[in-house]
Amino acid sequence: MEGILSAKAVQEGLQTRCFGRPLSVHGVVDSTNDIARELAEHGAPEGAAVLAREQTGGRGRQGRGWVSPAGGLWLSVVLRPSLPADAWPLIGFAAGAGAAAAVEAATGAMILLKWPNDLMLHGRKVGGILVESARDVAILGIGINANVPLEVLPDGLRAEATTLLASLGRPVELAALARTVLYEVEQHYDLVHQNPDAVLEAWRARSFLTGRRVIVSGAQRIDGIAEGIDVSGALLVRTGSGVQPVRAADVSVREADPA
Ligand code: BT5
Repeated sequence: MEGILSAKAVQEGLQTRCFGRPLSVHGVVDSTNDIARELAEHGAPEGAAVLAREQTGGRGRQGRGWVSPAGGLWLSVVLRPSLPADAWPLIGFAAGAGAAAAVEAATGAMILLKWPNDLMLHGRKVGGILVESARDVAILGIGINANVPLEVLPDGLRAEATTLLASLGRPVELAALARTVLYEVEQHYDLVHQNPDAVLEAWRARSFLTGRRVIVSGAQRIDGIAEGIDVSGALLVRTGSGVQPVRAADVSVREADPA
């Protein structure tokens, strides 16, 4: 039963305010974020969600791809945030913290968050978050390598990525995982409106990089010790010349250093 996903199975016992209502479940799609955006353009309410069995054009951030074979949890949710502009970046952090809490609750696997929002299991990426916004709508995309055999991932990814199936040695019940993700992510998203500090605290408690020596590559190369995130969600890196906030960049851990 673990591989079977239906809206009915996910919605049974769903305790959310609005996440997953309505919920549409698809077979093979380009990207669930595209479907959710179309729904939003046609007036779908906050919380409307889309799940797909497989994506052929799954996206990451900044034009990167997201490998999305059958067995994964590929989910998008329509959001209509009533937030000041400077609070919108917190949506991604809330989603990361919520998705991590959900995977942990559903499987017992301990999930950390690598800035900005990679879900990490045993030091490898097991999921990711993509928030795409336009005017007053945000489309929240969540991808989790649930029942994906490791061999299905391309060679280039296998060293850095993992899947719940590979790590736990057994499949997870996808509908239950989807239900828990919808619940936990909604809880954390609601906190962005009510208590943004609590979102940052929940995220910091799972920070994968804090205390590690990192290399930041972007407009500028920075080598230093990660210190966590500030109120805007920027990664703070301590270097010889002080603490630098990092906003958009790729960060890697310096392998030679003890964690
Ligand atoms: C992300 O981007 O991690 C966001 C992923 C969001 C995927 C969801 S699935 C539902 C919704 N619909 C979509 O089309 N997308 C969302 P980013 O931080 O940019 O990471 C992308 C990088 O992760 C790639 O360049 C690869 O290195 C790596 N990657 C790709 N597929 C992966 C996978 N299945 N597991 C682990 N790593 C992967």
